[in-house]
Amino acid sequence: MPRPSYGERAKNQKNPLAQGFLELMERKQSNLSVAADVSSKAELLELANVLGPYICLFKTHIDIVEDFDQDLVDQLTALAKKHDFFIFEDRKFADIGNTVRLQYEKGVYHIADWAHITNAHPIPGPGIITGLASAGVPRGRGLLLLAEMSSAGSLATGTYTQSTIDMALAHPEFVIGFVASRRLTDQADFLYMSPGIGLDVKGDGHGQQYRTPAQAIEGGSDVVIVGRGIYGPGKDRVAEAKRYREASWAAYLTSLE
Ligand code: 5BU
Repeated sequence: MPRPSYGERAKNQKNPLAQGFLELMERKQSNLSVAADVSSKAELLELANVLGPYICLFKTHIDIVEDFDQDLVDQLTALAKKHDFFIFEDRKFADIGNTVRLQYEKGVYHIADWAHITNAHPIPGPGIITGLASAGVPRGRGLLLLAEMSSAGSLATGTYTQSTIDMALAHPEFVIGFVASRRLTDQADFLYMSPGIGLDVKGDGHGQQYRTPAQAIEGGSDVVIVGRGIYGPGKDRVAEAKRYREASWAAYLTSLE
C-alpha cells in the first residue's frame, strides 16, 4: 500500500515539533541525518556547515567533544537556521525522571536549550518520559524512544519493544517517535529514525550492523542516520552525503507509489 508523503503527514500531525520536522523534510527533499561522531568543536561545526545543505537532521553526541563550550552551541544553532536542519542530541537518557530532567536541563551541556530532539531508553518506565517532558514540552522539544537498537545482540526486542510502543502512545505531547529499524505501529503517526545504515559495508567489528537506506525505508523508516559511511577514512564526505541522500530519497519516493 502506498504511504502518505511527509507533507501530507505534516498536515495531520498534532505534535508541533513533529509537524515542523515533516515540513522541513518535504521542503528540503531530504530524509538523511548525519551522525556527527567527531571529538573537536571545529570538526563538528565543519561537518554541520559542509553537510548541512543535504540533511534534515544533524545528530550529535555532545559529550565526545573535547573542547565543548557555549559558542559551539551558538554556532551550531546558527548553522541549523542557515542550512535548515534540526539538531538531535543522541543522549540516550536512562535514569529516573527526576535525574534525567536535571541531565537534560543542567550540567555543562544544557541539552534542552538547543537540541530539537533527544532520545531515551524506556527501561526506567514512563517516569523517564514525564521527567524529560517537564523540561522539553515548555521548550517545544520532541523525544524519541529507543524501541530497538542496530547493534548485534541488542536486548531491545519482543515485549520490550512492545512496551516501548505503549509508553509512547501514552505521551503524545512529547514522544514524536522511535529509534527503530522498522515501522512499529499504526495506532499513531510516529516518526521512525534508523541508524546502522551503510551502502558499502555490513559491520564495524564492534557489533554495529548496517543495512542499506532502501532496506530501512522499505521497512517503514522515515529518517536514515549515517555516520562513518559519509565521513569515514578516505571518504569524500560531500559526495557521500549526496549519494546517501539520493538513495534515501529515491527509496522514499518508491514507498509513495
Ligand atoms: P555509524 O558511523 O553510521 O555506525 O554511526 C551510527 C550512529 O548512530 C552512532 O552515533 C551511534 O551512536 C548511533 N546509534 C546506532 O548506531 N545504533 C543505535 O541503535 C542507536 C544509535 Br539508538
